[in-house]
Amino acid sequence: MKLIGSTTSPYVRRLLMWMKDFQYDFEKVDIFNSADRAKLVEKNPSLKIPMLEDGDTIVLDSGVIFRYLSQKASLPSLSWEQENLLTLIDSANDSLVQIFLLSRSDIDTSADKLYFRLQRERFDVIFGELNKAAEQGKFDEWNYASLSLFCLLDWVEFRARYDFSKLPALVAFHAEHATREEAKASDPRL
Ligand SMILES: N[C@@H](CCC(=O)N[C@@H](CS)C(=O)NCC(=O)O)C(=O)O
Repeated sequence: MKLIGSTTSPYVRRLLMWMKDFQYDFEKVDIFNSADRAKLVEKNPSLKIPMLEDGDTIVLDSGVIFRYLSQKASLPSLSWEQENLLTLIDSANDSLVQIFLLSRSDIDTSADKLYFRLQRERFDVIFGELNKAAEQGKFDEWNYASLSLFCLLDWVEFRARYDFSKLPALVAFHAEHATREEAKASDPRL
């Protein structure tokens, strides 16, 4: 089994952290490198990472890979509440990745324009909700939803994409899990 992705993607990192007890190889790709893109497009026309190769089976998208492997290993699925929290995490993460790519394209993402205003509103609302959920203990269990939250928080800090320092439950959650072995081993700064 082979997981394909980069070490800086928060979606890939979720799986690197979650799959610590699985036997697999990790193949690094750089989504900005044309040779790597040519290799990727043959099996993954979405040109997004992560992807998983399991024999002849190709699985695209971190959430689908999580469900595929959970089913294969007879692991429990997430509750509907955890699924909703994961949707909030994905929604913020997807918009943040798009804003990051726009910044890398020399577009001023701080501009007072509808698209950027909508995204900024989304970030404030979602991070506020995630902070509330953390306060209520909804991320106390270490599962795929909570490790996805950790990867989001650590990515926004690493890429300086969102300042969550005024959200104490998220600050505490991030600090608590940053010391985990799987968090240290998958640190995108290394
Ligand atoms: N829904 C996808 C999102 C994956 C995603 O956006 N990956 C980013 C890297 S962090 C990517 O490959 N972006 C390439 C692009 O947007 O062109 C998942 O959960 O796997």
